[in-house]
Amino acid sequence: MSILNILKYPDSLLQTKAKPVSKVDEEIKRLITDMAETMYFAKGIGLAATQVGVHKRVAVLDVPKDHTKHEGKIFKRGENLIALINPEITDHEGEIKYEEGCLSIPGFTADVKRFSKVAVRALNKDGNEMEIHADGLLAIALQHEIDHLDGILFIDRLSKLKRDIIKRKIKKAIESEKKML
Ligand code: GNR
Ligand code: NI
Repeated sequence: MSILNILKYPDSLLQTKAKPVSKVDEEIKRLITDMAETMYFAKGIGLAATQVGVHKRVAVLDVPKDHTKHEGKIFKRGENLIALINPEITDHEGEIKYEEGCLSIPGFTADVKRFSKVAVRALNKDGNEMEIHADGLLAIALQHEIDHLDGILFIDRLSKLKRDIIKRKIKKAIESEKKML
């Protein structure tokens, strides 16, 4: 097991479109294990291979269920772990705006418009086909991770005005970080 380095915006590798996985072999299983460990270490709810510089269509997610609905039971990491290989949105409905963050753009969030429900078809880590029907935060996170595999960040989904404003803020933050060193 290893913790991988997460690429940060404006690293241009984050704009790479990932290639489909042709065979779910030991290398892909190892990648999934390392990505899950990295996601938990970074306290994220999802991670795409693109974010660790591997341009293969692989993502992991662990979206906590609303534990107010599960009284007395606290969310344990690993319980909702999903690994997706070659994920595709096969159906969608509705619209939702949600304040998104990203491990590749730490410290910044913005309201992003997404489908409120999605059906996603993918292979699991055993190479078997599966379909997930999701709403709520899981639906949002699935779309966010599939975007990464297409080289798209949440800031790319904002209006030009909002995107320019957030990009300027990120640039400023990076510059002041550099001065601190
Ligand atoms: O940890 C994450 N939280 C999150 C919150 C709202 C919408 C999307 C996300 S995904 C993000 C982890 C990440 O950057 N995955 O690519
Ligand atoms: Ni992200």
